Amino acid sequence: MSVKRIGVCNLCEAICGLELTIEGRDVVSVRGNPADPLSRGHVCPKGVAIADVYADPDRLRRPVRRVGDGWQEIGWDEALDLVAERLAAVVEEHGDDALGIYLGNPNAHSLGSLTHGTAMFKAFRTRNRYSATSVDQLPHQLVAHLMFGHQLFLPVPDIDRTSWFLVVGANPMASNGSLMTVPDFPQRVRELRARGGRMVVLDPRRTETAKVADEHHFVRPGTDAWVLLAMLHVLTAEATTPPTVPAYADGLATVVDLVAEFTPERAEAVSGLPAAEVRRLARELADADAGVVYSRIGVSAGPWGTVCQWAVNCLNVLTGNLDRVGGAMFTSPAIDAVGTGLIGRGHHDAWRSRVRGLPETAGELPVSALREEIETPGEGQVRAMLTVAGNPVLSTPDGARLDSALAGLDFMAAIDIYVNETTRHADVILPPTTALERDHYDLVFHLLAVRNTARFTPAVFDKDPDQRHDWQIFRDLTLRTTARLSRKAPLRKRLVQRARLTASPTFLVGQLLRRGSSGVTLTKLRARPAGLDLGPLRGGQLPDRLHTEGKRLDLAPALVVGDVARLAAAEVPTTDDLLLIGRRHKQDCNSWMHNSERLTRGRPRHHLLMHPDDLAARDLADGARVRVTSRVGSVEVEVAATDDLMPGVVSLPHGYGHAREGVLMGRSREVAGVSVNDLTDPELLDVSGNAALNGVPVAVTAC
Ligand SMILES: Nc1nc2c(c(=O)[nH]1)N[C@H]1C(S)=C(S)[C@@H](COP(=O)(O)OP(=O)(O)OC[C@H]3O[C@@H](n4cnc5c(=O)[nH]c(N)nc54)[C@H](O)[C@@H]3O)O[C@H]1N2
Ligand SMILES: Nc1nc2c(c(=O)[nH]1)N[C@H]1C(S)=C(S)[C@@H](COP(=O)(O)OP(=O)(O)OC[C@H]3O[C@@H](n4cnc5c(=O)[nH]c(N)nc54)[C@H](O)[C@@H]3O)O[C@H]1N2
Ligand code: SF4
Ligand SMILES: [Mo]
Repeated sequence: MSVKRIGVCNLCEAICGLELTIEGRDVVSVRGNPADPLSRGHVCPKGVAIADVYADPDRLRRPVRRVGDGWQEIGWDEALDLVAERLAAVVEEHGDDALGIYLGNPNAHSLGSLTHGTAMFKAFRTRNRYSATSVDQLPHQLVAHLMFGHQLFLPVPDIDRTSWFLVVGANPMASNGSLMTVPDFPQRVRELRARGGRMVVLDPRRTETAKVADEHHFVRPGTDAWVLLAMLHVLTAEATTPPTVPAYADGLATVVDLVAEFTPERAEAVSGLPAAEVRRLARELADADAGVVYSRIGVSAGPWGTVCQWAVNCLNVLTGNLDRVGGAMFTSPAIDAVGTGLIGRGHHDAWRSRVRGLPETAGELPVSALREEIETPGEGQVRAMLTVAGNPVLSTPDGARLDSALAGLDFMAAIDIYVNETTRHADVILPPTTALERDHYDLVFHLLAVRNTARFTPAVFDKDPDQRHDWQIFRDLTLRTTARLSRKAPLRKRLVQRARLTASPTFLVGQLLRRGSSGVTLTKLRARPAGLDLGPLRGGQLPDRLHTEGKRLDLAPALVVGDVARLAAAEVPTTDDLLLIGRRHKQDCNSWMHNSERLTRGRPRHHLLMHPDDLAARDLADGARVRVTSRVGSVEVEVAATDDLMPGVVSLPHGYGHAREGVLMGRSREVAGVSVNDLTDPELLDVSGNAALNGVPVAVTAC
């Protein structure tokens, strides 16, 4: 007998509501839930494949311990004790910093990780904390911290009401949006255009998003900063009436000074975008009924991510579009993880990495420094690692060297559901339950959504008795490890910690809802599992909701001023090399969905994309195997010709490169590919410490 159940997809930031048909322990079908007030019935190919993760025989369900070249299943108590014993021993012998922690992307998509993971990471007092943030959105967080006073108080494009939408370095038609929870982006763009609005895309590739836009312009990788600053130049130096900013904003005069020499002509010389277009785009934004500029990973994971994200905010402020309907707006979530302090405001450069002296942000060091912190001897050297839901061997720069560094650790444990390129180095892997087996309330993505909604989704399946939820793993590992440390927190602190770790995530959600003023309760949410609609985003929330001292918005933070000066002095990048950028495909999910048959059938997607003229100039044929070489490494891969790429630019998707020994992912089909991060360079960093993964100089030659 089949029954219908409501579920939720946690594979990307769109957080679509699902309707599952199940028979016993099998998922028979998955579709979008039309009653969901945010996702409105949308589902993408990955959402359907969530059933494949659940059913995958390669997925770990019980702890495993590495024995020789293989794995042996062991019991939970034995596994947890073993990990706690070894982690505590390393800390006792070598100090707190000898333990390295890496947190991957799915942590942001798990309730248990947000309620209980953070307590665990705090209990381990290491400065060697790393995460996918520094190969992703670190510039957004740093700029939000500097300007708005909180790292996750991030304005979201009001796509449903804007009339002019500039998208810089994002491909939401494939990614479904990021730092903008926007399920059913295709339909929302159709609606935007149907009401007479325009979407403009700046991207070195004519992407799926570019193809549904009103306009697309190529921009040379890594040069958006010159373009965005030139737009600010047009709004200030070339405006007949000087721009006004809200009374709560300081620093306009500094902004005007900073952009004075960034002319559209200079932007054209560097980026290839004609000066006349830069001027027109700036004026269209200023004249739009409601306009908004949005930038994402093509820019934040570039050499000037922080300056770009700051410029985006300034463009929205100077055109009166911050905090107003149709512009860049702030959500009013039922659980305000930002306002309640559940997520800290952040800080920057409170300490630096031991080897290269790179600054921390919000307690994390740039992951580009991880390899050297493991390999360089001395006090504070990382000797043991704990990775949680991550795959840095494929997702961070110079992954090949990190791969060998991990092999040399004294001990490594992983909390993960797969043996991947990273976790294959673990001595013990502790696998939690997956999305369909746990309760969910989204503590992160309601904060970033284009509409205010709230939704609680009970687990679709009960977990097997011998499985553990991630929060239970975090709880047990924290308690068992801290019990073995000679340093003890004061008794009161320990009791509070124990109480917090022992309460279930669902209980905590109920408490957090009661703390808010939305009137939403767990009972109400349980009665409406499709979700509650709390209405469109509301304008006019500033300065009240600013987290800065005196509720002032700083338009010219010192760190950015310094980096704009560095940009002004930078040589215009010229190179005979090709510039490598990344890309995402609808059917990929970072590095970890390549076991799904339905996502991997059809044409392979791992090719190097290259313009036909660039191929011809090197006597290379479409489809040939080529060698791509950067400063740090080299890979061999098939090339595909396309004039969707700007000449001089090549593209590889990340998350491929599974052909490493022992990895149980992507092995049964032709999806191994190569890892783009065997080419990206840990020395190429934005001022925030974020890796510049896009715009890496490479040479392409015949094999
Ligand atoms: N060159 C280049 N590199 C990039 C990017 C790029 O655009 N270009 N993008 C970057 C970005 S934006 C990101 S976010 C990172 C992602 O980088 P990572 O977060 O390091 O890697 P993922 O591929 O997301 O791997 C997630 C892991 O979590 C496991 N997992 C899945 N669900 C769960 C769960 O519920 N619990 C636990 N414990 N584990 C789970 C999976 O098995 C997988 O091993 O990659 C970055 N790397
Ligand atoms: N299907 C799918 N969806 C995903 C993911 C996935 O792996 N697969 N991952 C999720 C995650 S973790 C994230 S962070 C988001 C990311 O979401 P997006 O930021 O939308 O990610 P991408 O699709 O990589 O888009 C980045 C775009 O930047 C362009 N670009 C590269 N370099 C430059 C440059 O120098 N300047 C400009 N202007 N553009 C540049 C690339 O051509 C690309 O089109 O996607 C999420 N959604
Ligand atoms: S768009 Fe994202 S959240 Fe929605 S079904 Fe696809 S992967 Fe899941
Ligand atoms: Mo990401």
